[in-house]
Amino acid sequence: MKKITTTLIVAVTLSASVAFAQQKMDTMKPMDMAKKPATEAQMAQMTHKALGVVKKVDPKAGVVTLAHEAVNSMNWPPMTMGFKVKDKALLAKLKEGQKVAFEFVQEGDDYVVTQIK
Ligand SMILES: [Cu+2]
Repeated sequence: MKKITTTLIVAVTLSASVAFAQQKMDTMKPMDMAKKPATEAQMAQMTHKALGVVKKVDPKAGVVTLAHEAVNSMNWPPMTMGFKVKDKALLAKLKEGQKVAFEFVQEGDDYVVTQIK
């Protein structure tokens, strides 16, 4: 997960530099500056929204495995991964195969679902 994120950030940063260089060479044509990727610190405080499908629920561990769609705010491609939950009660309503809309935050190396429905 970390490696993928880092690679994507590098890719985004590189394309941003290219866009900037092109803009300098072509000052007659106004061009939107590429947005800077969020820093790790900014990401840590963000609530991310995503859609996905429940793959597995583990109430004991307080973990739900979700096949989520791309999460632009995290630079994540679609993938299947485990999320912790802020409140284990969130897991009670979930069934395998269920389509969900959820919100999560990053806490250190963990991704914690704060809302799911
Ligand atoms: Cu993921």
